[in-house]
Amino acid sequence: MIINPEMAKSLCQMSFELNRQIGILVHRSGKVENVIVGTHSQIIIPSLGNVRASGGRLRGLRLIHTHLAGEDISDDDLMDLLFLRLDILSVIKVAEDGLPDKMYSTHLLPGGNAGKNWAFLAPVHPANQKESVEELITSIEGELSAGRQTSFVDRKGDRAILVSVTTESKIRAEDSLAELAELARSDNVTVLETVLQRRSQVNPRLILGKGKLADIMIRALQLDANLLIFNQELNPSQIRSITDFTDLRVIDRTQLILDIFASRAMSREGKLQVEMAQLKYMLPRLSSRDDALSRLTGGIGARGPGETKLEIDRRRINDRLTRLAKELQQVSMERYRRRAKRRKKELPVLSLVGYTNAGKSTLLNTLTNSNIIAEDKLFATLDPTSRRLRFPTDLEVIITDTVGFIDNLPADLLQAFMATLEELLEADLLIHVVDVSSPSYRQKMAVVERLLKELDLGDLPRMTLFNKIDLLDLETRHQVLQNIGSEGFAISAIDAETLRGFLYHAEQAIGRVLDDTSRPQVEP
Ligand SMILES: Nc1nc2c(ncn2[C@@H]2O[C@H](COP(=O)(O)OP(=O)(O)OP(=O)(O)O)[C@@H](O)[C@H]2O)c(=O)[nH]1
Ligand SMILES: [Mg+2]
Repeated sequence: MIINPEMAKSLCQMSFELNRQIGILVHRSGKVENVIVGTHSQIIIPSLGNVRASGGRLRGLRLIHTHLAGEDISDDDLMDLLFLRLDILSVIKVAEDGLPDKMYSTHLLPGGNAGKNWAFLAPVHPANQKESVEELITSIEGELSAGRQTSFVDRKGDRAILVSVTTESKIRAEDSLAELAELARSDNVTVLETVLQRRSQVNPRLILGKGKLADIMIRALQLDANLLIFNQELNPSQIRSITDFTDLRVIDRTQLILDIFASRAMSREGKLQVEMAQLKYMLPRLSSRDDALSRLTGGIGARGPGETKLEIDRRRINDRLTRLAKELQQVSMERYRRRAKRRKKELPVLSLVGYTNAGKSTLLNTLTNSNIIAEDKLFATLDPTSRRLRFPTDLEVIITDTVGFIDNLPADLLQAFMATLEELLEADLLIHVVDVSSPSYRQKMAVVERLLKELDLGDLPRMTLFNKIDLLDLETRHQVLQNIGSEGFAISAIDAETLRGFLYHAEQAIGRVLDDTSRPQVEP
């Protein structure tokens, strides 16, 4: 693709007369996609969201624009090259007589060494261009995908770079990032790389510095990522500023969790709750900005209410929220009636609570010989499940499994699930299941404790089960056993033999609760 010298000349002349920069975006086919008129010292490239990219990793577009004051290719130009994944960015300097001077071009340099991610071509006068740049572009694209298998067949899921910018301690930050990776994995997202930045202060606009963001974009290009997941909740304007820089989809931890919930919710109630939480999260993030100027290409969880619904305006979302709330109320009434019926039978209720992936569902399965879903995924269980459990002494109880807790549980989600968790209020005994094979099990316990308090469940009788001891080597097991002392029972939910001590004491505890006359009775 050679720039037509006549066109270069007219661009310069027009630019000279208007005293403004003029730019054109040209497809690989040679078709001019866009003409941009800037100011004397800059041009602003409009959203390319609707431009069909003709390239592979690169955009398939070349930007050629004029510089009036003899400036060289600027940092802003380089950012445009990178963030828009342009094939080539060229600057034609306009001479003092309004005619073209030399043309300066730059392109991305994939595996750039020493942190240099771009290279410059030798300046050339538009009338003297000899070589076409096609070959160059092909080789850049080749290099971008080199070393990586990008077979389109097995590319079902999203490919993400995880980013955490935090003021937390290193250990906490790493833990939290590891959990984000687990969440991503649970949502079938391939994690390509994680970026952790600890700072004394977080940049309120972009979260990250522009330079760091540029580094991440380069990595995204090299690794063929299509998604950036931030561990910190992004406010609406942060999402917007970041998506202004990139056409990657940008989501945060909350959206990821919402997305997982959306894919897991089975019951009508669960689905209603998740949709409600998603809409509430989305509402303040709807952009009222002119879409032509905004490069907001995503930024909202991929799954869920669906693209078309994302476009409906606030009022309709509010209407929908009102309707959802009504429907939910109806569903909870039904649940209340079911519960009351159960109450009439006077069966005591044991509720399993705990951090996600602690082994609650597995324990329920082992105790009741059931087959409910238990998986090595975060939030395997969303809908509360109840089973009957008969103790050896014939005492019969209801045992319920609940949604797992997590640190920084999105507020909207917690609220949405409040109704489900309210059921816990009816519990006679809470069984807190802890995964002791997780090095941060104490922190996770604290999170559960805090959430229980927030849910007003802090005062219910409680037992703690330290689960998955089978995963500990002898030495660690010894340490952990010492550490937990008489705080609870060490068990392995996959091994019924280890549950005896717990069962014996649970029965005793329930006996005490049943004897307690202050236990609320439901009217017949
Ligand atoms: N080795 C071992 N694995 C366990 C044990 N208990 C649970 N697991 C495994 O841990 C994973 C999570 O178990 P779940 O029962 O789904 O955990 P959960 O607490 O219900 O998780 P959520 O529903 O996501 O909140 C599964 O892969 C289980 O097989 C145990 O005692 N030992
Ligand atoms: Mg579960």
